[in-house]
Amino acid sequence: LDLEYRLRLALENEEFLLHYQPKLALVSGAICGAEALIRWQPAGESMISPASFIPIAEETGLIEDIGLWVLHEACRQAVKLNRLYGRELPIAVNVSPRQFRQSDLVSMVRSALLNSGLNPACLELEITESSLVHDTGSFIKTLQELKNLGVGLAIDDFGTGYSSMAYLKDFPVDRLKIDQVFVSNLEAEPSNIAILKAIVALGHSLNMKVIAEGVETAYQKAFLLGIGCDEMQGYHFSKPLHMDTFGKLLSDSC
Ligand code: G
Ligand code: G
Ligand code: MN
Ligand code: NA
Repeated sequence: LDLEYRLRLALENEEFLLHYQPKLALVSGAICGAEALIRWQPAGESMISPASFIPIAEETGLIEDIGLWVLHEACRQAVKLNRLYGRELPIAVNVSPRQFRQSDLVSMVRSALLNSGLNPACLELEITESSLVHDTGSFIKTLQELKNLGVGLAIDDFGTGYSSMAYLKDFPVDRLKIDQVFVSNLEAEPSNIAILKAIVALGHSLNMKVIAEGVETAYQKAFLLGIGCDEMQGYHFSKPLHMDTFGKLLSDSC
């Protein structure tokens, strides 16, 4: 069977699930949120990484249906997590470029919030710089409409796109997520020090929080804390976790 067909069946047969990777506030050391990351678990087989199917889903357009499922599932599970642990923790969902360009994206997000009863402040959408292909005006308009729903917005993989620098001040976003390439080879490539400092200063000057991804070592964490980066995510603190394991981590850290 071809992958597109298998993905369609997987959606029907409910073979997808979400894992959650915690985000840590660097100064306090507290868990300050989590990113929902899709996984595919076909019956009787081992788990399949999104790296091997999200690109195909994006190409074929299936990402629209998969993304809608992710949005609803993340909102439902966020409500459960909030109830179980008595915390209002923002859960972040990735929005792919193709999803971002869907004309009914804003109404789909509104429906997911209404159906689940989730406080909009507990949902964050991670939008990659590559969603901005040509029309900056319509990109900002969509961001503003999403912002008006009360959800948080983050620019994902920041620093690897090319076009957004001149317009960044006009983006109604709360967070910059520094792409993991700048962090992962920090020890080997001290030239990344300048880039990381610049991104943190840029974000703060625009009243945005800055989070670093792909933090794997104590050295990287200490460096980021030292330059005033607000939050981190990465294997050094935790890999993406099953919802129950993430819940346990939350209750242990209360
Ligand atoms: O979770 P990581 O393990 O392997 O994810 C690999 C890639 O898949 C990353 O680029 C990540 O952003 C993307 N990804 C993971 N989950 C989702 C999702 O729910 N929607 C979209 N659009 N991308 C996702
Ligand atoms: O594209 P996006 O940034 O949403 O994707 C996040 C991806 O990074 C996921 O594949 C996730 O599993 C992966 N990831 C998260 N933490 C780390 C880390 O510390 N090191 C590496 N190499 N990958 C990570
Ligand atoms: Mn992301
Ligand atoms: Na990212």
